[in-house]
Amino acid sequence: MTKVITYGTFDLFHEGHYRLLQRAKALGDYLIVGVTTETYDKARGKLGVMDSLVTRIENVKKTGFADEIIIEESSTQKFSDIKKYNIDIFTVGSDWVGTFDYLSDYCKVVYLERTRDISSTMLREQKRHIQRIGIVGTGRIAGRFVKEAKLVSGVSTQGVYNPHTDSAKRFAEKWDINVYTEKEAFYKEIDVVYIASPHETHYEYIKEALSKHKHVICEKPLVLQKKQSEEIFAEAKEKGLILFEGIKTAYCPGFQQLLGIACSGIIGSIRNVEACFTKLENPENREMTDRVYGGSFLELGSYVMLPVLKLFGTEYEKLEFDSIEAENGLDLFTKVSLRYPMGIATATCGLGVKSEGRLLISGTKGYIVAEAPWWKTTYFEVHYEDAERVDKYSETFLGDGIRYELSEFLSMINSKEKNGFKLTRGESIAIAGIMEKFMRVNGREKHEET
Ligand code: C2G
Repeated sequence: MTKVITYGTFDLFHEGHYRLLQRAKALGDYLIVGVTTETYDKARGKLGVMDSLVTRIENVKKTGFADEIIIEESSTQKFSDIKKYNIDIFTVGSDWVGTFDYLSDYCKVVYLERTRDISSTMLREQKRHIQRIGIVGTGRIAGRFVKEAKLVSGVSTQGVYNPHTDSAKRFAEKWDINVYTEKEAFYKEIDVVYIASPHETHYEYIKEALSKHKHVICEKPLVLQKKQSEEIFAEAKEKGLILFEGIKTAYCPGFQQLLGIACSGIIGSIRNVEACFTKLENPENREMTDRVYGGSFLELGSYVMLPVLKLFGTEYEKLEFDSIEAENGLDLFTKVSLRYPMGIATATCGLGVKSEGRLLISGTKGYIVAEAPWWKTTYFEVHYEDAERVDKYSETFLGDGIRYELSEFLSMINSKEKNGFKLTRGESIAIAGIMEKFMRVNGREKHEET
């Protein structure tokens, strides 16, 4: 008798799960299915699982393919189950290719092709259905997004669109997703759009996606003009759609905790915010060579403006930029100084100058300090006049952090609240306005005209 084992969360049970179990069963005579516990999913960093363990087990049972159902409680269990149940074949979907090769010393490992299209009636029967994501753009960040999306329950990466067909094909092959060269087909098979194309193309893609009635999650900076930002948010609101700017720091639990502590009164009234983020970039890269849309501030400014806007708001009295420029005019290092009625702030970023990369929040009773990489907040300290008293805070930051923003995006789609508090429409609009001002003082518009 050939014994097969497979594992999964099987949340919001769909055709992908059904087909996987059907083919797993066909691999042998006896199929054991391991269903993950909530605790294990949490430990492996899977977010947003909605169905209870009981419901998920029930759904697997209903297929009739499982001869036995067990629960999976830890990452080491696969190995011991193979021994315990005398397993001949371990199988899982091709979205995990390579991950479980280490088990091949103990049994055969088979990766079954993942189901790329999840579209039929099975979804409509669910109260909350899987959001099929269509990706626009094929850069590094888009790849990281696909990886992270696997760890957010309730979404499925359907495919990618890129006008450069070759890049789109390569990307789709690498990530085991569909490739679309025709926009009509693309929009027909997706529910939400993730935009990770070059900055200057965001506005047109967002408008198009909204016109096709799709929710949009877009990489920062969302757009580079205040008017455009206001226009697209108004359009999304009117259509009841979510338009979401992916500044990952805004959604990560550590940064949320830091804001909570900063605003709790523990450091008194906040009077000064200093945020710095530098990342040395290869001079050949687009960020250092695109004379209109490259440079430090367009690349990193969203991160350093975020704590300032979160803590002091969008109504600044004065805003000034100072930059160190490369020969091609692009800013290698930019410092933004802001004055508010209640305090002052500086936001510093650099692609060509290295600095300490710290977030400092000073108040009338103490200060908070988070060292680099505070934009992936895992640790910060609160200091007081009494130098011996230091409060220390830690939080987890999973993977690349994109899963937090995706999970928030998803819960906004599923809830009635369409204006998220972690990054509000007003804050996104303010960032677009600041980007626009920067482009003006940095002479970018002139280049655009030439
Ligand atoms: N699957 C698939 N096609 C999809 C979605 C999922 O073939 N469109 C497969 C997965 O590859 C997995 C199974 O269905 O083999 C269950 O998927 P999930 O519920 O998403 O569970 P997963 O996180 O993949 O758990 O220990 C857990 C396992 O490692 C996998």
